[in-house]
Amino acid sequence: HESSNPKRTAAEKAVEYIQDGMTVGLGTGSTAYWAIQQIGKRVLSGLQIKAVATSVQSENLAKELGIPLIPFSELEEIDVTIDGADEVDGAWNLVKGGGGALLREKIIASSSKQLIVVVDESKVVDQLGKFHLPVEVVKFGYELTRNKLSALGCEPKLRMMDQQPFTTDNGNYILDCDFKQIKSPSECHDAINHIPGVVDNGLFIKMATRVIVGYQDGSVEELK
Ligand code: DER
Repeated sequence: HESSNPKRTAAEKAVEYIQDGMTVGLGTGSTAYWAIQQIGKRVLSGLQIKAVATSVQSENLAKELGIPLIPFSELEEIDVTIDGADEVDGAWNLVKGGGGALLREKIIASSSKQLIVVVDESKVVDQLGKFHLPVEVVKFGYELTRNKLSALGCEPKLRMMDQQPFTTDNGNYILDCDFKQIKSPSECHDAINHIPGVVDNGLFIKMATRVIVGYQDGSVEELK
């Protein structure tokens, strides 16, 4: 039988919540990819929605699939955003940014009435922090910003790609910060965002309204 794809299973379950007339936020990453694919299928069979994308990558995919995108100037409000996560804890706090899209994702998530997080079971953790926390910083003086971050008790590392510093869609750098474990996510979030030069970080505190988990055995569950 077709080998199960837990990310796809979770993503397609989330898309069931999308109804005609909605404005939809399109997440970024390999799980959100399947949600966008499924939305594209439903648009082809008549679903009436408008969408905004959380990355150039997702915007291009939406265009390929014929999902109608609107500019922010025409945006009333976003009814539902479907996005992935690198970690989800018991309070539904998230670590995101593995794909480098955290700033646009958080901007769109924070203006969404619903944020549906779609993950495979490997992302559900008791304590956040095993995944190195992505922090988006401006390029100017990033070494100074890095030093302030490490003073919070982590090991920040400049994200590289093809032997160059990775640059986000917004022209910034990402520092992946190894906190070992993040005991109080909300306090950690605020401390990081108070550092001059930090644009935002991958902690999404109390933003998820639904969490849908796909399992290796093909089953899918919405957490309660
Ligand atoms: O970069 C991001 O924020 C992604 O949503 C990430 O958190 C999850 O990516 P994945 O679905 O490819 O694991």
